[in-house]
Amino acid sequence: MLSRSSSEATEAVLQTFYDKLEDFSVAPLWTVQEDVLVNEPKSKAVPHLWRWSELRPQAMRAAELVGTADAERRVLMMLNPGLDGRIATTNSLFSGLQIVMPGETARAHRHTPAALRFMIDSKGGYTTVDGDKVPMLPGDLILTPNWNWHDHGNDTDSPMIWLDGLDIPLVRMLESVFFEPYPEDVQPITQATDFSFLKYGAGSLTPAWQTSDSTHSPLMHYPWDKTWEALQGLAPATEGSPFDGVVLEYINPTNGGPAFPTMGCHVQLLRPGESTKAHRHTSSTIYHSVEGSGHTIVDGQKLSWEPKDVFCVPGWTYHEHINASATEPAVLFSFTDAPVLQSLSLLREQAHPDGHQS
Ligand code: 1HN
Repeated sequence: MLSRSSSEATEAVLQTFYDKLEDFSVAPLWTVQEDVLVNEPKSKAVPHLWRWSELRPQAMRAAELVGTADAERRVLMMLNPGLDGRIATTNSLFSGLQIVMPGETARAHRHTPAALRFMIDSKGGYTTVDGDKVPMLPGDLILTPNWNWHDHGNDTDSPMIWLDGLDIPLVRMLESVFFEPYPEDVQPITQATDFSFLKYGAGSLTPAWQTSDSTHSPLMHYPWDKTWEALQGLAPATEGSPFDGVVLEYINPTNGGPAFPTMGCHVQLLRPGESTKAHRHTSSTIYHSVEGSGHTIVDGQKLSWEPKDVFCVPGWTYHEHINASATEPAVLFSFTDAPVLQSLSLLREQAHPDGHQS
């Protein structure tokens, strides 16, 4: 009969042994076992809300003080207070507020981290993505996938401000960041304006003369009017998700997959007075309230959002959404690292056993 063994070594003897091990660049697993194999994840990131009313003036101040000749990108990074100084909004995702002033360009470059832009304020302007000039109006989602050239331009008389979303904490952790500036400030436009939208924007009608095998969506532009039309049309006709209300994914129109292999994007409508049930998942999420006011309870903490605020839900924290208005719908845009977890068989989801947090 075999059994688990015991030893009589004293603390002092053990400590001497552990110190000695350092000479060989090894360490005992058994003293840290419980930090490594936790029963369930506990994110270092904390639930947090960034207020538009506070951030917008800071973005305008940044625009006064710093030009786009001095800042490759004029971005205010939203850093999670729990991640002490890491360039991250959740463990794997980054979000920032970018401002481009009238007459400015942010020069062309490309990098392996993928980026999305959700337009907050603008009267126009554009991002060129690999030769395709994509218009940017409020509520539009624009993709700049891994290694696509992109530059931004504001040819209007009012500031452009948008939410940037990147997978940069993940790509840095994987030590796969590459960056390259384009040889000129602005890349040439090689396609008809908004070409990806002309080609793939109809969604259920895609070009039949060729196939797309890219791992990201070939559609770079999801205009707000189509998003709003879809939400408005569907909301009266369905209950939607118990956890998210009427929630739609911005898909790759060629295969129904997520926008990027590393990030998925969603928009959800919470009807007047609607409150969802609580759940948690291993994926983390960054939300932006497009319109309406309400609150989201994350890990027992109430985050009250107003239009254009940003907040984050770390992985494996229970969360539920409440639209506080009795008359107006609330709309949330969000992005998530769920595609990464899904592809690695690490995506888990759990409903709160009581339906709601106490
Ligand atoms: C970047 O290149 C952009 O291209 C925006 O607009 C935000 C945040 C971190 C690193 C690179 C852009 C970014 C970024």
